Amino acid sequence: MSKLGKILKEKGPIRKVGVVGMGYVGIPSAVLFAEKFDFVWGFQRASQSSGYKIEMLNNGISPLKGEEPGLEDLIKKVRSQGKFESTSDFSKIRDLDAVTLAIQTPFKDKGELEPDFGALEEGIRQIGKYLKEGILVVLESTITPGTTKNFAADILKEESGLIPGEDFALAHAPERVMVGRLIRNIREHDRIVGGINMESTGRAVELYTPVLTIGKIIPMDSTAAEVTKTAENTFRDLQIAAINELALYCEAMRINVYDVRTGIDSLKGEGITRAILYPGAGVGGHCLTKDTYHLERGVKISGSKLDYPAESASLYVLARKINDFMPQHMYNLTNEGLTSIGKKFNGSKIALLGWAFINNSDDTRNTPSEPYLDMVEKDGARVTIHDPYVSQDGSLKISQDLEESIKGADAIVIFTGHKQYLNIKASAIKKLSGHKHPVIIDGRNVIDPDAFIKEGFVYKGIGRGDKNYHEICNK
Ligand code: SAJ
Repeated sequence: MSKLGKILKEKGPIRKVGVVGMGYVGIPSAVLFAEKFDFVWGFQRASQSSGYKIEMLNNGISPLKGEEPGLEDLIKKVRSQGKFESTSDFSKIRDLDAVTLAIQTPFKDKGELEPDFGALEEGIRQIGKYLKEGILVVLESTITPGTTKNFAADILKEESGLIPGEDFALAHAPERVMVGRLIRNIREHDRIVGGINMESTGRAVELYTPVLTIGKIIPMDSTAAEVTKTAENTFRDLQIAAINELALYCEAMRINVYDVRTGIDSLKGEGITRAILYPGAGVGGHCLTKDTYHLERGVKISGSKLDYPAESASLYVLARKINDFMPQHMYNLTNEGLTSIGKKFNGSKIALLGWAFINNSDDTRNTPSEPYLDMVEKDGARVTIHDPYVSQDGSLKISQDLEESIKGADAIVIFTGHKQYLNIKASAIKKLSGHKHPVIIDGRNVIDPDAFIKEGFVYKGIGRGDKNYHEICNK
């Protein structure tokens, strides 16, 4: 039996767990562990921006906004059972059997594929400082392939003097949560668990198995786990880029992309799949906008030669560029609409509907609405932003009053498919805008083009080549 095998055997089953990073991933992760193990510490830096979460959690309140079914009840439950506590005292790590880390890994410069590992490194150093023999360390953050067994292992060894894979276990178990379904996703999604060696993988399987309900454990090597996570998002981004490109083609060919989508989607049968998704005003969020670049960087720093068609850019990076073009396309559609009624951005008022990056959520990270806002404001447009779930983002004022936002608007531009926008009435919107021919740009296929065209609107919709060149009705 290996040295680590003996140490873990002596230590016995996992009882006390720590989670570093009380965010969208760490909080549900911690309370689900608390349900199954004896005690869980939820570690959170007492920083200006996030320190407040410690007190909220210890008062049984979720600091996360948006609808998260089951989360707050679970926080209250494990708090009342004395099985969970949040703290900024990282020294408590030394008494634990396992500690996981869920800290965001954004990119500071996508062009150079440079991730900002600052917060992640600080978290790993904190763990290393208090690391003891036999503890299992698991990185849940989305990271560049190779990070666990190189970057993280080196820091932990430097801080603790312990040998990864011999004195302590080290693994990667990527989170696969989506805002709005955090608890359900952790319990039900299959869990990829990748150790730097067999003993590490085995110990991590022990940690995650009790939390899963219908999900299964899928064990593998830590680098394979890092590639699985980044590639599963890269593939989704690629699928979205594929339908976005098809939407642009359909606009040029004056056909309705949704007819084509229905047609393609009808192809069924053994082994036949067409994962055809939905075109839209862009791709936001904290997953798809960066995981492609983690994967690209992983290959780049892997040190081995990549055999790839000469002079060809990565298909995956091209997909990112197509998705990041969509806010520019929304700008172009708005410009065409305004020009057709003799208006320019300069001096026009635009009602921008939807600031969250995803429907019926308050999550605004990397929202595609932002590059659009920058472009139209640079051209002199006055913009009111509306979002039913978001009241502000940094210094931006975001209204929850839809009527107020639309008053006097020359153009109404739908960026997010919030349910509140599904049944906006053409006659009411026109009255509010106060213009004979307001422009309406549908970035999420939420309105009926004919209803608005009949009311005298200038309609433009993503993928709606069958409607975008319509005659303006003089109603
Ligand atoms: N989007 C489209 N068209 C689509 C789907 C999405 O334009 O057909 C846009 C959305 O508007 C949004 C962005 O892409 O701006 C991302 O949407 P998303 O549904 O992928 O949501 P995310 O970013 O929260 O992705 C998460 C990921 N989950 C994890 O990382 C654990 C992703 O892997 C999941 O596939 C996705 O949720 C999901 O399917 O729920």
